[in-house]
Formats: sequence, C-alpha cells, structure tokens
Amino acid sequence: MSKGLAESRTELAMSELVAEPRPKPAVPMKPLGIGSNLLGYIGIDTIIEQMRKKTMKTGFDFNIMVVGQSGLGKSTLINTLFKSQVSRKSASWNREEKIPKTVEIKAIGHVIEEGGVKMKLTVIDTPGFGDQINNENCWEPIEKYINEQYEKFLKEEVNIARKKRIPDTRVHCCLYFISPTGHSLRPLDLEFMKHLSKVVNIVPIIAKADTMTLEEKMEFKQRVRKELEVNGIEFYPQKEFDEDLEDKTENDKIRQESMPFAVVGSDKEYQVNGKRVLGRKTPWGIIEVENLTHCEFALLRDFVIRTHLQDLKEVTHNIHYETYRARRLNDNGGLPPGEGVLPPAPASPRPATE
Ligand SMILES: Nc1nc2c(ncn2[C@@H]2O[C@H](COP(=O)(O)OP(=O)(O)OP(=O)(O)O)[C@@H](O)[C@H]2O)c(=O)[nH]1
Ligand SMILES: [Mg+2]
Repeated sequence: MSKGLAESRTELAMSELVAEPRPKPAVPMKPLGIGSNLLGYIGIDTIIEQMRKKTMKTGFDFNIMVVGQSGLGKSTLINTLFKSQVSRKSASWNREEKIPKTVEIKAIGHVIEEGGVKMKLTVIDTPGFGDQINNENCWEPIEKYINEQYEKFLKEEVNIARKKRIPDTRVHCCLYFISPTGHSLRPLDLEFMKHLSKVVNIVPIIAKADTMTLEEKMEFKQRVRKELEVNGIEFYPQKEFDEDLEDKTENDKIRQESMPFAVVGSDKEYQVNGKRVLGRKTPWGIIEVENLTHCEFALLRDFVIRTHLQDLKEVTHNIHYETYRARRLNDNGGLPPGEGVLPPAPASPRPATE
C-alpha cells in the first residue's frame, strides 16, 4: 500500500494545482498596467515548480522524539520507523543485536532520499521516565532538551552573520507512549502532556497494542481521548490551529477516531506469504507491524510523514518556537543573554539616499 515519499501531500497538491501545464513565456512579461491584456498569461503558477526545485536542492529537516515509561518499546519503534517503508530503500541500517535500555537523550539521524527529495530525519530517543520513587518534575530534562533546541535556533537567528540556512534541530513532533493498561492514564502521563503540550506537538500513542484485544483497544482509545479532553490537554493536531474548514474536517476525524494510534513495533523481519515483513513472532502467528488489520503503525507513519509533516514543522515554527522566542527576547531586552544589548541608535539623521 505504501508509495514513495515523493507522493506526499505537497506533491499531490501540486499536481492538482498545475493540472494543465501552461507555456512559459520566453521573455519575462512586463507588469500589467491599466488597459493591458488582462487575459494574458503571467506565469504565477510556476511558483510551485520553482518551490519544488528549491526543496529538491536543499532538502529538509524533520525531527521526531519518543517519550514514555521505560520498556514501552520506544527504541524498538525508532528502529521500526527506520526499517519500515520510510527508509527501506535507502536502508543501511543493520542492527540485529538486542536493544539496550536507553540511559540518555540521544539523537539518531538518517538521510532519506526519495524521488530526488532529501529528508534528514532525526529521531530523538529518551530514557524511560517515571521509574523513580519520586517522579515529580521528571519531564524537566525533556522540556530542557526541547528548549535548548529553540535556544540554538534563536542564537543563530539573531547572529549578525547568520547562516543562509539555519540547521533545524527543533523537535517537530513528540510521540508520547501510553502504557496499554486498558484502565486509565496515569497521573504522570497527564502531568507530562499538560506541561509539554505547550512547548511541543504531542502525538499520543498506545504502545504494545498487540497485548490488547480489539474490543479492549477500542475502549481504551475512547477512554484516553475522554481523559485528555476532561483534563484540558491539547494534543496535535490542535483544534485552535486548524486553518480552514477542510483542515477542521480532516483533523476532527483524526482527533475523534484515530488518536491515540495503537502501535506495535519490531525490528525483526519474517517471511509471510513470500514477502519479508517486519513483525513479532508469537505462538499464534506473526503480528505484522505494517499491516493495518494488525495495528496502526502504518497509519501513524503516514500521518506524521505523508500528510502532516509540513504542518508539524509550521506549528513548531509559528507557534511553539515563536512563543519561546517572544518570551526570551522580552526577558532580555531584545537579545538572548550573553549577546549584550545594542546601544541606542545614533540621533543623527540618516544619510540621504538620493
Ligand atoms: N509485545 C510487544 N513488545 C514490544 C513492542 N515493542 C517493543 N517490545 C519489547 O519491549 C521490550 C522493551 O523495548 P525497548 O524498545 O527497549 O523499550 P524502551 O521504551 O526503549 O525502554 P527504555 O530504553 O528503558 O526506556 C523489548 O523486549 C521489546 O522487544 C511491542 O510493540 N509489543
Ligand atoms: Mg530505549
């Protein structure tokens, strides 16, 4: 079912927009004045092609983080993502040994190229949290990491000699792993999401979904949605950022039906009907992670990469980073600390330009 990344939303939208290729003018057209031929072709629609070419040249960054209690399969899901259709074509990823317990925040990067477009996918793995006797404020190291990336970006942005293209290490999406208890969210889950949903796009997911029956899964999903609503926790895609009715209709469906995606992870491959698939072998058969009748991993991957990637990046930049930037600049007289404060502008009049 999976097709290339090149057929992402952007490209589909482009093919719709440029349904009928128009001839390009041989010489740039003069601006239209009053009385000029209003029916003449200007070439505004070529902007899409120009943007496409630029993106092909520069590529883009996408950074995704996994967070949750220890042992819920975060590191495994990262491997699943890298080994799945996302990067199978370019995979040089051959880690067969057992995944150890994660002890520090670690970013793993991978360049994926499809249809001439390069994506630098970075997955940030975090150690399980909530294992301590006192779990108060245990989300702090994660919030600190997220803010550090905003700070790095801000420092680059306010530099006088700033880079043409600022490397983007900001976390665009945070997958929050919920334990498949079938009961309710733990206070820790609620606390984490309450705090972090203000600084990053959180996508809640139910981990190890193979441990639940179909009915249990449906009920649990409903209960989690309800609890998030009752506690006023906004996850991605946030209602307030829907841009139009089309967005709202599409996102309402995701918010009310798909979330939280119930996923299964595995980095082991098995032979099923003559095809090699990623799966988990059990006495009852093989659970295929990319088979939609088995779990929602493929839905999650498509949501994050094929339909909402650009939006995740935009919300990160326009909302979360902007909030951080405004707060930071406000606190420090217009510049981040350590950079000094600009002296007042000279009172002398500007030199004449003409
Ligand atoms: N049943 C089931 N087991 C899984 C799944 N994903 C991972 N596991 C198993 O769960 C165990 C822990 O997986 P990890 O990926 O190391 O978990 P983690 O969340 O990274 O743990 P920490 O690094 O301690 O935070 C391993 O034995 C995995 O094989 C899943 O979807 N279903
Ligand atoms: Mg781990």
